[in-house]
Amino acid sequence: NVFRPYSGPGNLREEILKVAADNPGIAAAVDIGTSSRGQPITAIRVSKGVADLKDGQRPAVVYQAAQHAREWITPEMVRRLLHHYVNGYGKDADITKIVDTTDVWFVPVVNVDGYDLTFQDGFRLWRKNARDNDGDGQITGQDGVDLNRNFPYKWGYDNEGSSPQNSSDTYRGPAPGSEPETKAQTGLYKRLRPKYLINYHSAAELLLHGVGWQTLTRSPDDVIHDALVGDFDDPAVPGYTPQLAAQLYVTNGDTDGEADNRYGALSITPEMGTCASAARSDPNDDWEPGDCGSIFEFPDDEKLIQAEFQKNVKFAM
Ligand code: 0X9
Ligand code: ZN
Repeated sequence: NVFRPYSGPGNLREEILKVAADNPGIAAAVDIGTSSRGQPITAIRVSKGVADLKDGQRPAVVYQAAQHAREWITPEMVRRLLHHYVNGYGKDADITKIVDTTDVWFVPVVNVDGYDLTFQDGFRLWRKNARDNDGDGQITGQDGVDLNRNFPYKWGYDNEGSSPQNSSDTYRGPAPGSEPETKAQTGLYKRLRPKYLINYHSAAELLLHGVGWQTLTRSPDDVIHDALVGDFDDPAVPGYTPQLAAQLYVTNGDTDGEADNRYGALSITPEMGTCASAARSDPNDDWEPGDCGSIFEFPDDEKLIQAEFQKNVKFAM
């Protein structure tokens, strides 16, 4: 399986640590927080001379994924992007320039507990974190907080677009920024004030931009967003539709609102491909849309994963 858990031998966290250990001149692993079940949330920072780099010394960029546990294509995107940067350094002029001048952060798995849970029987479609809401020592439908509804900015606004109910898949948590995984992210944004943030989700093939809590007022960075994401006929990621976030549906307490409005980051949420769209994209491949389970189950197929990555690389950089 190309898709692997976060913790455990040979899995994503160890891979991050190894990339850092193998490339000490440009890469360093940094734990940005601890999950509700006590796991380190490990990021990797890529920038020339990273060991001596001070926060704010270079403009920062953050690539993050898997706020939602089941969206497996997203950590794979960030993992491949990390290798793309590290392997291209000193070989590809664009990559070398970025790494020499920019503080590039990768957080492949934000929701480390929830993501690992989706590798257990019966939990493949878990979305939230693994907070034990009812304190019964077990993970059931009553548990978990939607990490893309827990941020302080407009948390719970109008009680529309997030839920106060434990059992809801969009449960916003007991208080603004209550979750340790949320604090890890806001801590990073506060520390870096990133210029650009990509918050990978799946699976609607969209480039979501702007605030999620309302449609009436444009976002502070709307003009730049429009230029970044392209338009319907010429989207910045082929096949993804640029769309104002709140036009998809209203949300609040989400990353884009927080990062844009509190920390001045241009924050974009790509919704990556579905299983069915990936299967359709290469008619010569063995995968048929009918082989797919839910839309989050991206095919475990190197060719299709690589194609999805290639579609997204240019926009990411
Ligand atoms: O609902 C979400 O958090 C995202 N979609 S997903 O299917 N991956 O759960 C979309 C978030 C969009 N952002 C805003 N509307 N602000
Ligand atoms: Zn999502």
